[in-house]
Amino acid sequence: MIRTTLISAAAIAAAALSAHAGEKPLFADIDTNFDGVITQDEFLAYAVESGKHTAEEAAEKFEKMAGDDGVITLEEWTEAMIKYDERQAEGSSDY
Ligand SMILES: [Ca+2]
Repeated sequence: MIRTTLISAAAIAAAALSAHAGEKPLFADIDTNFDGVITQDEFLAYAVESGKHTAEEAAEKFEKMAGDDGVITLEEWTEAMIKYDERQAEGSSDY
């Protein structure tokens, strides 16, 4: 019973994700071990897999977003997404 519920929830989550394909990534999509921060490995895996960036470009972006602590927190991510929205408004698809 519990198992069925979990599978349904996962299916719904997957459907929700695919419905948003092409939109900006969610923190939770990139924080694959769910420890609340995005490491460089997690960011690079996401960015390269999405086909948007080379590993080199992704590493540069990561460094900009991560700052001194070397990881992207939810706060830093949210800030980056706000800037992304602003740049979107200016016609750039970069994040
Ligand atoms: Ca993580």
